[in-house]
Amino acid sequence: LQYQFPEGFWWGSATSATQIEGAAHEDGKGLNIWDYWFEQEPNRFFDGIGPENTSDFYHRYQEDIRLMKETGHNTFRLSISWSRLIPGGIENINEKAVDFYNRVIDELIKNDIEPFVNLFHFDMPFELQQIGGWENRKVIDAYAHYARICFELFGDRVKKWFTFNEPIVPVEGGYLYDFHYPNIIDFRKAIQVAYHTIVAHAKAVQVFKQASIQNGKIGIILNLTPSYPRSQHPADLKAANICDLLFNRSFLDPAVKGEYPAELIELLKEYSYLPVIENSDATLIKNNTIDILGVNYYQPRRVKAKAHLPNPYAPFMPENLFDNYEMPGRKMNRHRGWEIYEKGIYDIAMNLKENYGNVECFISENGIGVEGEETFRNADGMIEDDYRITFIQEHLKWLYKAIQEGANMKGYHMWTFMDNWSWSNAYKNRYGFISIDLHHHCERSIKKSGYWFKQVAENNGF
Ligand code: BGP
Repeated sequence: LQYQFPEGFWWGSATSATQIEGAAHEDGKGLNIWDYWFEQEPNRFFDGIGPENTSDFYHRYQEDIRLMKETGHNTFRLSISWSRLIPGGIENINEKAVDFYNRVIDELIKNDIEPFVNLFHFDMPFELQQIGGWENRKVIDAYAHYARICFELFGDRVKKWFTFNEPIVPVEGGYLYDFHYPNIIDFRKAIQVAYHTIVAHAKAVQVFKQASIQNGKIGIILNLTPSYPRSQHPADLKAANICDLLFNRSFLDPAVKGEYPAELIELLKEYSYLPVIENSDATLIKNNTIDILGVNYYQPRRVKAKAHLPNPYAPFMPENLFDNYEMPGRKMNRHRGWEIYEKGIYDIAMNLKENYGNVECFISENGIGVEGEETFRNADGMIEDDYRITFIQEHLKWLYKAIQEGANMKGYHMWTFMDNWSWSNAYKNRYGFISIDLHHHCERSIKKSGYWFKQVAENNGF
């Protein structure tokens, strides 16, 4: 083998509750913001397909876990749906949800697949959004309570916990760029929401430590986007640094180092956008850093200095401080419009090694969404997704190099296990190792990449 990974490497994939479970109105589940938004504006969603059915993991988890086994998984990330477990968000536990997650966790363990459990993947209970969601500190307390319940219910068997998936995405989607509920544009609220999310994260870590779960680890999952400047010109370097502060270090530094970068505070001060804080927050954040970091990597950012002054009458946006740079010749996934730059994974890993105490981490998402995969189905009914194999392989090569150079990377999780419902494009772009035939009762079949991944996992390399 040319690329032999360290012993015990985690091979698996990631999912989220809203995107795979379906059964959105079954067995006492409460509404989350996606259920509500879809009810209100079904046409806003791609092809009018909403989160109510999705891939039906709720009913078919046993079959799916068998397929995980067949594709070599030794680990698997799922999320708990807060509004399924605690329908109103604050009290009254739904026993049917407890039963469901118990069955899933037990089935995974029975199949030697370690469950990694995430508490929040974009799915705010609707009742809590009605009081402002993360804008409101009451929601932080409700979240800490929800976290405590999860640790108590499942902590005897689940040993890897994550507080949030990509906490910056609801900030961007809900408060800046109009792709998550409550879809408003308000930089001040965006900053407050981002800040409250970190306070909520730190509270959950604190609760976790009090729960003293044997051999348990807790972390956060961040989508890190290395920010590359157009040139080495000081103005371009400054633009890239601002992006890094706003989109990476705003979550990475408090989570790993227990404090915000001084430069970020200065920047927000300069524009009068500091959030409202409480005195005890700094100590809470300081004392509750993570054990483990999940890194979602899809694409880098490329930036350049601003060419024109921003319109002073338009709402303040991050783009007031830099311009995006469409580098000529960059490789794009044309289906999703995201750049593919494999070396980014190496740059992230080395940055974590050098500047973040080589915190224990793993790639918690990386993948390629492709439209029209059905056309790649061969005569035997298998989708021949060689492009996905190449995509994963090229990223793994850079991950391997980083590990060789001392990066503390423990695993690789693909996005995603089976084709799922996407927040932005429903079932248009497919990401899974397993295909879902929406027209034939969501029939599952393993793609070529799934068989390939099994080999890689079994050989612990390729
Ligand atoms: C990540 C999210 C996932 C998933 C993925 C693919 O940001 O954590 O939930 O959706 O992106 O993105 P999309 O479905 O928008 O193509």
